[in-house]
Amino acid sequence: MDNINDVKEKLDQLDRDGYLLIEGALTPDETEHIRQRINYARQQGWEEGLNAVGNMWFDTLLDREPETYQSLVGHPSIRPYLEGMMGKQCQLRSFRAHINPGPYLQEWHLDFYGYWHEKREAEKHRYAVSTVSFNSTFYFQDNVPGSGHLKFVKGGHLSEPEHLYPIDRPKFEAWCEAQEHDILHPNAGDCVIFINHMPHQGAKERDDMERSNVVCHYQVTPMHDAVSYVSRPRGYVGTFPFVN
Ligand SMILES: O=C(O)CCC(=O)C(=O)O
Repeated sequence: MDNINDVKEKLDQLDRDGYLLIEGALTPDETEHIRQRINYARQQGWEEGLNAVGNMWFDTLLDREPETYQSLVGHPSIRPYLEGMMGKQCQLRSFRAHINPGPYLQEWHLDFYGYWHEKREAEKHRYAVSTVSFNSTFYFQDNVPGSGHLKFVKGGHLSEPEHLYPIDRPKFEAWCEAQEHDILHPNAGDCVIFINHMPHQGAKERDDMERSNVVCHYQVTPMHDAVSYVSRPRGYVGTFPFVN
């Protein structure tokens, strides 16, 4: 595992680059166990679907097998960074596993497509705050050069990409393709933490590579469970009166 006494330097690096590669975030035993459970999920047919770019996704694994997957949520190897970034306002938004069974070239995308829009909206209202969201993506195979990678638009978290609102997908993809890139080759057990409004694209470079990952999305939610308050919150779902 990386030295986690360097949280401040790592977060400075995240601010600058938009991502952090945490090598050896999982032990070999954890990695192998979860790799096998993801494959088991596929054998059981638990996937939600397989999309056109070769990504099969699973949204129910945390609920089906918490004994396997819960440990990835705020995993000790990345917790200091998550806490350093968000403190108690860190909220798990979603938990999704992926398998890439065949050829795989992901579309260029942001996970938080609305980031720049929400930021502008918040600026129109005196007390509104805009939020930010992060991925922690755990890899279960070696994505060495020649096998697979994760590519970012270099500095893509710092300024608004073109052709986003409304999205013009061919132009947006061409714009992403034309930018400078940072390319990561995460190995089995590594975790990539990144600011998820950064345009990114995962890929296999070798179609027959086994490839899977688990993505935890975290978002900054200013009101958390432990704030001191005179009344109790009524819950979360359905409690946003101005959401259509
Ligand atoms: O397949 C990959 O490496 C990309 C994963 C991804 O899109 C994500 O972590 O949000």
